[in-house]
Order: sequence, then structure tokens, then C-alpha cells
Amino acid sequence: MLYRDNKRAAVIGVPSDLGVGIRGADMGPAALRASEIKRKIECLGYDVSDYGNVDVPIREGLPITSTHARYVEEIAGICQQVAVQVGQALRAEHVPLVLGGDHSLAIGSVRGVGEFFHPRKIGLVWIDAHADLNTPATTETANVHGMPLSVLMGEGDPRLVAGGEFCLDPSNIALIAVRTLDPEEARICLNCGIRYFTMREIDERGLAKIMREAIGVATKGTEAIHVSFDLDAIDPLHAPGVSTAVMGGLTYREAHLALEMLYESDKVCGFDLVELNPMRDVANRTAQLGVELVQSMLGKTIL
Ligand SMILES: [Mn+2]
Repeated sequence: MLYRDNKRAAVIGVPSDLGVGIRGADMGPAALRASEIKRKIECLGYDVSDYGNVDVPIREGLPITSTHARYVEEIAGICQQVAVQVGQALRAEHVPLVLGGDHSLAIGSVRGVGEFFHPRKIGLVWIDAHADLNTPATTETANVHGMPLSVLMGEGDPRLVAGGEFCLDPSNIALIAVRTLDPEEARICLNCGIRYFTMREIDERGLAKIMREAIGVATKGTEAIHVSFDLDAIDPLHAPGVSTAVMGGLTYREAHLALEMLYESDKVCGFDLVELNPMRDVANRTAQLGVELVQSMLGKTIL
């Protein structure tokens, strides 16, 4: 953790589900706050500022202006606000904790981190059941939450790709826990130069080895790492409260181990926790798990 010593964190809420076809992820930040995320981070010795929520338009009644990237203009506006807030947090030496909300918000959070460190490079660790590598040309759903990783590599709707300057090289991106891709997206994944670790590889080699390798990828020649954690990376047995659940995911302990090891890398400067969908959750289990994961990301250990 880059700001390990001064132990300050900023919570930034992004109550948007505009990037996903299923409703409910807009309630994610509220469920995480109601699960006492602030107090639980303070228990670790952090000074926590809650920056509140970015402004998100009411979904009902919004016109559909793009049939290949639904609500793209509104999402671009949300991501712009997220980038600004993340930049403010970093300048104040707070670790930005961006709470979603669907995964399209990462276009803003990664941009915010990248702009802060520019011209120095940043690395990105993307933990997700999906690759999020679609573009308006390949998408089967028009859901922008399936596109952010392509946008961050400069491919996709120009309203999303346009933004401040930052240096993110595909060779510094590690995609972990991926297990379902659309056919065109699979082709992008194989050819875009990122390092991907499928669930198959995790099963075979073990997560600890993979995390060491992923941290190597994200730190090579970079100044800092941003971690973007999609709760659907975890098996729906442990994390049912997501919009697009896929069987065969990370176990409870694997999810914690990944973040514990990232914390120990001493390089993480920002964290997204996305895709919590309280409408799909069971007795708030996934929100509570989300809060615990934030604690592991910020240095909580068993002993
Ligand atoms: Mn995702």
C-alpha cells in the first residue's frame, strides 16, 4: 500500500447500474455503507473520509441514444466525476476506495489514478469472472460494464476512450479469475497483450503462485498498482449478490488471499469494489463479504 504509513482512505460511492442490463447494482454503495464499511476500516487504524456519491441520473426515462453502448453519454459523465474524485483523494494522500455500482466506473477510477501518476506508468490488476474486453463492435448486450478493460487500452466508444492522459501498457495488466468470454472477446483477450489467469490456471497452479506472477506483471516498470475487484470473480456460493453470477469462481479464502498479497506488495494505490447487487443478495451476505475484502486490501491479517 503506497500510503501504508499515513493510513488514510477515502470512500467514493458510484450508485450506478447504467452499464448493466439487470437492475440493482446502483444500491451497492448504500449496502456497503449500511454494513459499516467506514467503521470497519477505522478499526484497522485508518482515518476514513467519505466523499459521498458521484451524481448519477435516474435510469427510468433516460433516452437510449446508442444501441451498441447503452447510456454511454451518462456513463462517460459518471466516469469523469469518478476520475476527478480519485485524483482529489490521491492528492490528499488518501487511498481511494471506489464502491460500485457496475464495473463501467473503472474507466473513471483507473483514469484518475493514471492521470495522477502520469507520465509514470501504472499497473492494473483486474479480478473478474468476465474479461470486460468487449467493444461496441463486439458486444452482444450493449452493456458498457462488459467494455471497460478495452476502453482503458484505448479501444471503444470515443466518448469513453477520450479523457486525460495516462500510461497503461497492456503488458502491465493482469486479469484474474476469468471464466466466461464472448467469442469475439476471447479473440481480443488472446491478442491484446494482457496477462490473463483463467480459473483453470488457478485450479492447476494455485492462487498464491498466480498472485506473485500477477503482482510481477503489474509492478514491472510501473509506479503503482490499481486493483479493480468485481465481486462476480468469487463463486456465487459465497457471493450471490451480483448481477451476472458465474459458477466456478474464487473461494472465500482465495478472494482474501489475493487482496492480502496485493496489500503486501506495497504498491497498491487505489481499489474498486464493484458489481454488488443488493437485489440479488441473500441476507446481506455479499455486502458483508465486500466489506471484509476491503479490510484485507487495507492490511487486515488473521494474526
Ligand atoms: Mn467486471
